[in-house]
Amino acid sequence: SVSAESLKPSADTYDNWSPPFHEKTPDQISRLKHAIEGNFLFSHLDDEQSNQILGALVEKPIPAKDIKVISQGDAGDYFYVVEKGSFDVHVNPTGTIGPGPEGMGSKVGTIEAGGSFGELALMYNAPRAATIVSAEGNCTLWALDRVTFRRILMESTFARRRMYESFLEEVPLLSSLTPYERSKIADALETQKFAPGAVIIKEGDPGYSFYLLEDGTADAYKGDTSNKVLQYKKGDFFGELALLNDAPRAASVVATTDVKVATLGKNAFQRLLGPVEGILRRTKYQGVKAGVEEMDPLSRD
Ligand code: 1OR
Repeated sequence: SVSAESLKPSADTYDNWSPPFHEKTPDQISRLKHAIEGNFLFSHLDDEQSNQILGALVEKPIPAKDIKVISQGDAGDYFYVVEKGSFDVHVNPTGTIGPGPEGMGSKVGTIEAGGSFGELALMYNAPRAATIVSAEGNCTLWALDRVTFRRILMESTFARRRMYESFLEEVPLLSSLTPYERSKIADALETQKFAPGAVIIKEGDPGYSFYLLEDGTADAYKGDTSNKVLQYKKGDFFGELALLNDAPRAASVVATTDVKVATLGKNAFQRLLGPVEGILRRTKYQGVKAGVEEMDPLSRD
């Protein structure tokens, strides 16, 4: 189980630790930079942290298909970023790794180039939650040791995941997702703040983001501010229609208090909210203009 204690980096902040530095060729550096470019886990590091991570990563070629990189149940040693190729995720519900391919359990997903895996055991001091096997030949991984992962990535990037996980657990839209799926959303969220009266979304604009209301309240209007169509409270979502339908914003959303929203960009929305697309599409807006009582988008079907 996950205790608050196990989330703390083990050594204090004021010791003499410095991350390992593995010399790299210019070619390796440019491939590595490309591999982590689109990965949210690396987007919140400052320059010093980025350089430390780039220095600490070690290239790990995976020459053939079906090579087991992580075995479910093992202790965690490295976190991996995929530069080239793809890797299958297998989960054996009993957690016992038997002989032969059945022992790996069923395939639950695939991690492509630009993705990463192996963070859970390092974050939570837990056994590996899944088995990871190369899905093709000639793959390239970059490995980050446990201590550097905890000292740098957990201090920055994964602090955000922890902060958002408890909020996302309370969001009704996301309740059918697995904790792992919610953690991927947490990694991709960006916080934005708005003062009372500020326009968060303007009707007619193109849509680039999806919003979860993290704090405060907001109103949706169609036409002008006298035509209030919905009220939002903590845990509600908005901004999904333009992204689902590739259409202009269908309403304006205005903060009615100090507001904090967590936003997902369009790509992350499509990639991470696929499992709840049905719920998003079933959210009906017809006929709500009249009745302010019925305004929780999640309670309608
Ligand atoms: P780890 O350190 O536990 C295995 O080592 C890694 O597989 C794990 O970190 C994750 O990075 C990665 N459930 C658990 N771990 C997963 C999953 C997963 N997918 C990838 N990993 N699920 C698959 C969701 C599509 C949930 C299965 C019930």
